[in-house]
Amino acid sequence: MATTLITGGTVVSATGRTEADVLIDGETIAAVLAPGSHLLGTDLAASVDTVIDATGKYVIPGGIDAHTHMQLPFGGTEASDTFETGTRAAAWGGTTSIVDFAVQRYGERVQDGLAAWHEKAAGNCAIDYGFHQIIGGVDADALAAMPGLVDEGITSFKLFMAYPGVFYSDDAQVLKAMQVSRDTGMLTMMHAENGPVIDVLAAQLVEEGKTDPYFHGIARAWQMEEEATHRAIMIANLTGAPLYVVHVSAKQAVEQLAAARDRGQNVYGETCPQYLYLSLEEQLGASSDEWGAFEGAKWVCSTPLRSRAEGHQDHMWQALRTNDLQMVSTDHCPFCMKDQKELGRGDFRAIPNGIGSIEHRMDLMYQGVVTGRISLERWVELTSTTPARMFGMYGRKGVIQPGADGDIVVYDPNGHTSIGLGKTHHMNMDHSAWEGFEIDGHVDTVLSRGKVIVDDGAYLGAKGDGRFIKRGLSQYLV
Ligand code: DUC
Ligand code: ZN
Ligand code: ZN
Repeated sequence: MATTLITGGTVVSATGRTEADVLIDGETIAAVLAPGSHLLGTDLAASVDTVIDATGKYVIPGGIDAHTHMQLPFGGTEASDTFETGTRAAAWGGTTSIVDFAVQRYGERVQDGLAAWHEKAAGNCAIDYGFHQIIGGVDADALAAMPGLVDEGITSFKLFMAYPGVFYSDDAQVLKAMQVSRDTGMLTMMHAENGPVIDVLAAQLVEEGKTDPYFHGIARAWQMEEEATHRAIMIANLTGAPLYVVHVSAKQAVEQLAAARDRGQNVYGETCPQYLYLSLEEQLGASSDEWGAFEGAKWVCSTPLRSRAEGHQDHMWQALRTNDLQMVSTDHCPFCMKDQKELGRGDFRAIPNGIGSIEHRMDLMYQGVVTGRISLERWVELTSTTPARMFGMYGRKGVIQPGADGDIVVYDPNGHTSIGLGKTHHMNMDHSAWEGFEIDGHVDTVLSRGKVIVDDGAYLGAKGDGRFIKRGLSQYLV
């Protein structure tokens, strides 16, 4: 089995940083050693197959993006990244594991939804992958099938309080699913927006002729995110289910989570790079020769971008620092402008919801270190260690220690990454929501289970390198 030594770097974990060499034997980390160590009299650097010089660089556990939607059927089309293209783009950006969402809809068997996702992913992924299960139709069969998912390594499920007629669960369905969560230890993941109210507001806006993409965010008012977050928290409180609220974008929703945590409730929240950096005002101001005001469709996602004047973005950064929010995932759900987003020209309700960010999450969050918003250790915690712990992968993933998978990123703090105009990324999209972003840092080398898959601007991996991660229960259960 091939051996690799990463020398001279600063190994960063969620709890500290140290100058150390990392020895990888085959797919697994064998040792973390004092720099230049000899092991049993052997000069390691002279005896391993490969030496990676990380002098002046950070050596971090590979990123884990716990919220992605490859090939998701949505809004009359399908998310444009396949498991092949999306996981390759992830690798380019220093992410070595994803947790995607298998889908079950009304009238479908949960087991069939899961099997369909295995089929899409198997043999196609560049990096390791696990699944959460979307329960889009909570009925007696679905409730009966859910506990069996745990044995399959699917230890979390997502419900939607939004999208009536598509994925929506009413409060009674939420209650029943959360009772399963309580009984099994499966983590309930919640899309917390009041869909029925939002749909009425959206219809009224369209009737008034307010059809541009910007009005997507007006219809999806923060009050309806706060209200749904509160409702989810209270039903979780009643049932005793552990709750994880996905893609939090409103500061008032964070306040609901913080208040519940202060009361001792087992609730968690995730935000995404778009809610830290982008705003409703910028979406309103967006215009191009090609698309006019429809340019704003690039940033249509749910939950929506929020007003910068109202201070949501600053509040998200603060909440990440103070642990009112615990994780950053992308909600990677890319759609091209051509043929996909443009389905909603003239009616924002028909724009497929989603932004593609999987390639940029590690860089964008490192930018928070550069600007002093979060510490270096918190960067690793938010993007790798907590996702591993939250979703039952810790030990193998999320940490550089003997016995862990050799999922490692060598990150150059003195490098630079331009997300330029045109296609400077590897996601299967005809645009980027991040065009023009300049990053003070660079993903130099990426190893997935000991194999170098990205190095110095070259992709060295292969389709099918990635394996299914059979996850355990969350470490955050009490
Ligand atoms: N939000 C999105 O932006 N896209 C897919 C589903 C979702 O909840
Ligand atoms: Zn969602
Ligand atoms: Zn999502």
